Amino acid sequence: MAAVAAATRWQLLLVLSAAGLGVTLAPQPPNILLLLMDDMGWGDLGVYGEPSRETPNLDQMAAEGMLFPNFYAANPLCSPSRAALLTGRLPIRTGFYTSNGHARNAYTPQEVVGGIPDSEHLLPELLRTAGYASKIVGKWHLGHRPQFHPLKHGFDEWFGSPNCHFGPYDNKARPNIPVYRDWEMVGRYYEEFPINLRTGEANLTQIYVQEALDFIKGQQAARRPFFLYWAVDATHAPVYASRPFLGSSQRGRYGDAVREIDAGIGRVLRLLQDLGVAENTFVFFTSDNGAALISAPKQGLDLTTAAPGHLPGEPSPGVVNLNLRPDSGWSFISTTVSVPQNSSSPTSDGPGREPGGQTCPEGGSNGPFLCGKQTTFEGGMREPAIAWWPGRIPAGQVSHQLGSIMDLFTTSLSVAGLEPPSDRAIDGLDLLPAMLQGRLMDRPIFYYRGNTLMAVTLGQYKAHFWTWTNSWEEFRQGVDFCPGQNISGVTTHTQEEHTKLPLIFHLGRDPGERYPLSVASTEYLDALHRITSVVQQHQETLVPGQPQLNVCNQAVMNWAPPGCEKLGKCLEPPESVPEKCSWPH
Ligand SMILES: [Ca+2]
Repeated sequence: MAAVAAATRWQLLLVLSAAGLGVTLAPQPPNILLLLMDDMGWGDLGVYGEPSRETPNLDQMAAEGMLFPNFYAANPLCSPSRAALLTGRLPIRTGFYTSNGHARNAYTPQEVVGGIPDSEHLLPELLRTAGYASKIVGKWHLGHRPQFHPLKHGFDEWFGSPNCHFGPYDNKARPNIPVYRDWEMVGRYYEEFPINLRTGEANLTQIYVQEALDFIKGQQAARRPFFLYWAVDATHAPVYASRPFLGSSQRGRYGDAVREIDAGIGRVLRLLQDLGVAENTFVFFTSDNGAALISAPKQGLDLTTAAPGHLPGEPSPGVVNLNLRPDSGWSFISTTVSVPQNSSSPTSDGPGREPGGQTCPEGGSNGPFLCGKQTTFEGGMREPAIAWWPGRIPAGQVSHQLGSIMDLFTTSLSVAGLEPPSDRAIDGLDLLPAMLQGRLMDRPIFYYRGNTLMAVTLGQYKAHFWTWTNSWEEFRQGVDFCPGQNISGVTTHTQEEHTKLPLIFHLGRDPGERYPLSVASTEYLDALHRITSVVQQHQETLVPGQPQLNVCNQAVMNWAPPGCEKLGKCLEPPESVPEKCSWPH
């Protein structure tokens, strides 16, 4: 395969250059460390202007590396975005979407039957051909059934879980989510791996940091190049932090989680420096989708989907409103929290349903951008992004390259001296020319919801072909993905089609997508002309994958994961009843 040929070429080059220096180094391609946050927003880091400036390590990483302010997730939701990162392909191509409804977000709660298809080539599978050892720490989210296990898709090690850390469940209607070490479960959330929903205390980030440190030390001792995919989830609801970090932030519990992650990343980068491998390690930090700006009837309700088949219940007094404070410019999400009157109504009948009654705000900042997670406005998909590779990527630089999480696939292969697979469409670009030579490459950013192309950005122009936040039905129940940001004709609660005459914004002058260009202007017509041609080309050649997120079945939940026998934690699955998943937004 092309990848192998490229590896050979890289190794040959190294041998030649080592020979030229008169040394006999075993060829070792650079290590790759991808730090993927969960629901962290563009505006959450000090270096991006977050006013409380509580991310000294990430700010330092940016000062020593390169900032990408125009960097995008591949989807406004976890699973599709993560599938895109690891395959370099839009979720529409890999099947990480649903066709059950028009323009619906879908992901992998534990009743989903599908997952990452075997036919996809994941980054660790390809890196293995160049001798890399790969580990995933944290959330996988590409399917939890046996055939989707990360160790069947190229990873050598895993510590983490297949799904979000929602719960606790009663292990009767729904099992608690398992935590795996490699092939087998070693416990479940809320059991062996406690998360205290009342206090927000959980030790998981500390465990994930230690897993990263141990893996790096182990690979360095074995002189093997490594790929570490560090996918921590403390900033995803229900947000958590360990005791020393709880209460340490000016931003509430979400800020505590950010501070703990920031401190952990500082430890990891320091270890690379202490081991003397920083200059041979490519590190990239970003997030899987925008911050969740949610007001909801019950805080902590799984608004990733509100769960297949479960719409949020009646509005309750426990409403949490996360409002953009208009007088503070972009920079700060203020929170107004109405204290729940009834905190004693735990529910366990849907993914992510958790006891109500928390009063701490949860959720990050999308800076100047419109709306958040679940939407195809900028707040849903524009992400913080930092590249760090001392001695290679120049320090203190800002690249205005339009980047995508899918580029991490292609760029990582390039770092390893590999070519991307040539037998399929790859959407990720190699960003090394942008990072090492300061080049800018023209490329579109596509924003999908399900299999519907909602919007496209090309250069400074973004065209919306469809607008939708969520349904009136959900909105009237208190679910709002754009709280405090009602923009007439833009943040619509009915699905509005603009395919003939898209809404076009200039993101440089109007990052908040508030002022559509006049359709009569030359600027509009020029932008439309260029965007139309890119979209036509994209759609003419697009081959959608078989949708993976259409079918749900209570029987496939994490009742009896591998290893449950040893722990005495196997549960009896219910009768198998495949159903069409219901994705409400
Ligand atoms: Ca996420």
